[in-house]
Amino acid sequence: MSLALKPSLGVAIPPPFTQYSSLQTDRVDWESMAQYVLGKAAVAVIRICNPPLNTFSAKTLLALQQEVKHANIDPTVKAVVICGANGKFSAGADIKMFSSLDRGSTPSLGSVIDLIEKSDKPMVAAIEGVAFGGGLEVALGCHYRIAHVQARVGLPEVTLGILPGAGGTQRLPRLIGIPASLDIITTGRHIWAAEALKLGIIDEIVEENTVEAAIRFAERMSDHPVGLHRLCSKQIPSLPNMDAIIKEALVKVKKQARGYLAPEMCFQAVVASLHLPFEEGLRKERDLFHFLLSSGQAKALQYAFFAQRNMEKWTLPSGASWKTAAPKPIQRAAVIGLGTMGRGIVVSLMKAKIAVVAMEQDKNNLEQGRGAVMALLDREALRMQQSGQTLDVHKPGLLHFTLDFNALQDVDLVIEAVFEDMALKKKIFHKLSTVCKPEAFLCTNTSCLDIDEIAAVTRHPHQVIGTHFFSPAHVMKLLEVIYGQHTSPTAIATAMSLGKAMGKIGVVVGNCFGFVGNRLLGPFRDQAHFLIEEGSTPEEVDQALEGFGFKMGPFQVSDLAGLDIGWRLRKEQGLTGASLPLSTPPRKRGGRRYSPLLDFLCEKGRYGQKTGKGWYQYDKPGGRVPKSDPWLHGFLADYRNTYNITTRTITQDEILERCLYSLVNEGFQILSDGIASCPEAIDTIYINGYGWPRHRGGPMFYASEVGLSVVLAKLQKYAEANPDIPSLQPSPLLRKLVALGSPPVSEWSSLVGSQNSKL
Ligand code: 3H9
Repeated sequence: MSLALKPSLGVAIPPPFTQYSSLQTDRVDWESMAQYVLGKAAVAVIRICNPPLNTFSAKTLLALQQEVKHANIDPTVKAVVICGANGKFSAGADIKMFSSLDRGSTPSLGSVIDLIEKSDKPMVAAIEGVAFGGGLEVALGCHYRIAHVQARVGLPEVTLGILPGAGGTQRLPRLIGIPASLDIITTGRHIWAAEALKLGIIDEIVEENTVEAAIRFAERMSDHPVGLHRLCSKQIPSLPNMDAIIKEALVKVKKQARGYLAPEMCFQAVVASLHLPFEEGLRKERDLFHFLLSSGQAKALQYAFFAQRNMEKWTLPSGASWKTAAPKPIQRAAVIGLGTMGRGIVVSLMKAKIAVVAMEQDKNNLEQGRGAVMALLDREALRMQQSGQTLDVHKPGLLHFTLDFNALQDVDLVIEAVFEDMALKKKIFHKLSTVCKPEAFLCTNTSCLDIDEIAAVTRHPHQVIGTHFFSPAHVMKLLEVIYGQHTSPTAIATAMSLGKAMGKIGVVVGNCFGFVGNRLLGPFRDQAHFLIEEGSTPEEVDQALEGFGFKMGPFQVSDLAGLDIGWRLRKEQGLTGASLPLSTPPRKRGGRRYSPLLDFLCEKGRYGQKTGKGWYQYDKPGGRVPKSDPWLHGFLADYRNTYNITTRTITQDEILERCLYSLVNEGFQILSDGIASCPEAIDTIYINGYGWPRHRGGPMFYASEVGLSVVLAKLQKYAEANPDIPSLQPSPLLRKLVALGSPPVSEWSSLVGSQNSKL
């Protein structure tokens, strides 16, 4: 792009702007304020333009560098505003660029920021939409920052397995101090403009045209020296108890990291800013950045980032997708059942600014539900207020509680969230089908039941769809959107669009018992139980999986969720000890190995945390801190004696391999059955709903990194040793992929074959 100012090439920009070049993808556009429009000072506007989020690709960086140079040498320019096209400043470096090592003649983002900072002309960042990662680093290189009230800023690199590598770890502490920088950089959290102003990251918030406000600001500053506003030459604000603050922060980072490298490296880079001169700090940052970038964790996290984005682009084998199915607008929704799930769903809908009719079956449950929902909403409103957002909880007509089905006559969509009881769900859907308008979408929040069986009792089965939320529903991001045989593409598009409005990560999956998430959980949990039958303790299994990166091991999760839930369901189905024919072998069901351990604990009233005893003991019912329970160890020893199980020492490797590979194996089966459309869907579900450590990239990605032939060989070994556990028998798809030379994850979907596809 040349410096010569050209007449506008047809993109209309209203006064006071005069545009001198066309807006094109992947370039930085040059505009200049006409001197006569704003008075004495001339302000150049450099607009970063690389839709949709103005990320820094090689071309964008080069153009930004050129335009900053142009502005620096143009004598008519007195000050510069840097902004982003289409109301977004920038989402940072283009993540896809990290995998290409050949940077050619592209300048580094750090060197461009250096050029901005060193300029003698005031540089003002006009932040709209987002300024994340390298985007915020560019803004920190500017001498001033003006943001729109709805803008968000942050340094989320840590969530991609890296750290801010263009000076962010050295400039931010010089601006806002060490404690706040450690919090922001080690967590990667997004910060709304109001909080950013309070922290001192930005200088001014505006409610209307940010670029115009920045131009006026730049004009005012045009004859002010910029020296004091260069963060590179600022001192870090000192605190008397800095050592203690740093120590405490490190403990916190280590506790949360669980084997995840980036947070601790972010910590080290920020602390370096305290001890090292700016240039040396930058070198330290660069070294740590390159160390992380070459780690497997960065690869896994960047895979997870794009896997998650791919979930939005669902396509059915029929060809239906966003291109053919448009979502219907949802202005009014109903939630049936105000238990834990229903309450969270009401709050999620309210946060998406959708009016809600909340329904219960009797007055007592309704009042309890109302109290709990209002308390949750008040808490959310307060939390949002603290970050400068609003949630209007008490606006008339927004939330209505009822016992009457007739109140559902005009809703656009219903989410049923009652117990997992097929008969009850069918009764409700039959009633909904007669009460609701024909075009209303009927969603069931089930974690495992058959969508088609529920749809069959309605008049409009194409309007019926599964929406599996995760608990607590107003916090957890995952939403499995389950597609039955009659579900219309419009219903899928609407559920996905509603999920996005609620801030959820929707994943379209096929219909089978447990769908994707809970179906995968089955073999994993079975292995955990078999391992403690054979000689491990719950503590050993939990520790092995926590060491792998899970926040909680399966036995702690079981205690938290309540052992009795699954037990009651199995009891109803006649699968537990007391309800079985006497001839049934105790550790078999249908010829397969079965562990009755959990049933035995439930029969003794050990339901987990709620009763103060489960796989662990707690100081009281409802206690949260698990303690090893000698009674349980004695019980396990007696159990092994009773069933003549030879106790052996089980290694941590065996625990991990049996739990994780049996889960992965089920994943291959799910792909073959067409329940998940691609391995990325399984990985996105497991990371966002089941505590799989994100830095391991999801179970299917993990298997590909370990090596499919290794996974196959281990499964074969364990299957031979345990012929009565069919879930250890390697899936035919796994065998096929190994035979094909273990292609990368991105190629698996095309190799599955479409004959079984349910999507
Ligand atoms: C960095 O800056 C490193 C520097 O410190 C140092 C360098 C030396 N790159 O999420 P969406 C794509 S690291 C490439 O659906 P939303 C995304 O894949 C970067 N692509 O929108 C999608 O593509 P497609 C630090 C990116 O409104 C499309 O844009 N920055 C990037 O729901 C729309 O995205 C971050 O970590 C990127 N940086 O959410 C921010 N960002 O349409 C990462 C997005 O083909 N980005 N895309 O599927 C985000 O967190 C979200 O995109 C954001 C918008 C919240 C901004």
